[in-house]
Amino acid sequence: MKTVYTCFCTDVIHEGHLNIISEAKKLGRVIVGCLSDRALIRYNKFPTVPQKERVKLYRSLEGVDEVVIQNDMLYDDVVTLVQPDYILHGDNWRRGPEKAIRDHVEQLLAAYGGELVDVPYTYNDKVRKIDLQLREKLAMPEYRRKRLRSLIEMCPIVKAMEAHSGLTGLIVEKTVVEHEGRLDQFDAMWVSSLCDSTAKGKPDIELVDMTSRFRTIDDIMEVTTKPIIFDGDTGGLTEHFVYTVRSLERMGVSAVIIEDKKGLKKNSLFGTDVEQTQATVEEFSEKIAAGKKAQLTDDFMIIARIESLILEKGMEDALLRASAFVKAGADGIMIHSRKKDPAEILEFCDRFREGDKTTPIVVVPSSFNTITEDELAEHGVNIVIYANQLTRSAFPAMQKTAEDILRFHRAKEVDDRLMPIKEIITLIDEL
Ligand code: SPV
Ligand code: MG
Repeated sequence: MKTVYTCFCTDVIHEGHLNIISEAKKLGRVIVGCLSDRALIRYNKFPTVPQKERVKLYRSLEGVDEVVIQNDMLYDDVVTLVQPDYILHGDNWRRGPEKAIRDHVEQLLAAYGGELVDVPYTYNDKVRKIDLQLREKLAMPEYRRKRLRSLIEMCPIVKAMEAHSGLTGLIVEKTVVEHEGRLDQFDAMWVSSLCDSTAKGKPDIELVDMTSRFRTIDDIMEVTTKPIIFDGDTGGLTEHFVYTVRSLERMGVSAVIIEDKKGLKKNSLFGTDVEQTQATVEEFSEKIAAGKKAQLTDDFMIIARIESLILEKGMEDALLRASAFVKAGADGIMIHSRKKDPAEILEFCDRFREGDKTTPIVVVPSSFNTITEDELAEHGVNIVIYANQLTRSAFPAMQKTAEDILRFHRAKEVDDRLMPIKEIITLIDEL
């Protein structure tokens, strides 16, 4: 009897999957692989059903003889284990980033004479509706909110990218790249005060009020499913911060990061070039504790951001604050620096981790941008935030387009470097 293998990464079985199973059954004994949660989140949307339950679901299907876990998006281990005569997959993976995975499967099979079978991909109104329903579930506040904590558990390092509008949210949501045969995508979104303010043509000094910032979150939430980390600036007055916490929680935001400054806040990248005042340990601890007291769910996170390195108050001050803020209830620590060299950030992480193995560490490598995600993870960092790169790439491109149209008195000269309208339209989902 021949062995047939197919890998599923779905939460819901629809006619497309049943078709694959029935095609597989014609060829032999059917083994279904359940792509592990850790592998799946690099490849596809976050699962709405945990791995254990997906295994149960696949086992219950008529025609399935065995279910195994596939721990990697590449098929090497599973092919060694199963040695299938055939591997079946929907033919949608002949295109796009997934093609690299298919090419690799072809190579693995060729090595011992196995065969790859592309089954015509099923996509109709019913399947589309199931897709939309799953997406809707992922976007619901109670599901979205807790996903950041799950990601911290699952990922060596959670990758968050800045979003300040529906469109930038969609870019963070949908960008999947293939690199060296593997697929990757961002895990979460950062609603930056700098980029949110800049998009509104305003300075980053807590001038854009919370109602407006919430409106930005709502615009992003309407079209995305990934978890959101909100840049809460200083958090404002403690008496106001408690309301902010409740609103963010209700909306389904996963975390707020507040920085230990008071008075007129300026952007940290100005450092000591402008006047900025750090709150005392007691003042800021009180704000954190009040926020934690106001919080109603166990999912939401209040992350304390330490500005000691930015304001040149020294490493000891930063470390002292970190442990005080964790004691006050902070669910994570963000340490910031505007040095090009990551040395002080790494020293902080190493020394913080000596006494605290679990509290998540967040970093924003805008200035120290040579450091890689792997290196940060090795030093105990749990979340990396790319805080402003989308805004900084779009702004000069738009400015140049405006200048060139003025220069040439027509749009032809700029058109070659613009995205075709058709492509823009495909980014936007229609119901
Ligand atoms: C932001 O993105 O608004 C931040 C990070 O707070 S930084 O601009 O580096 O201060
Ligand atoms: Mg900010």
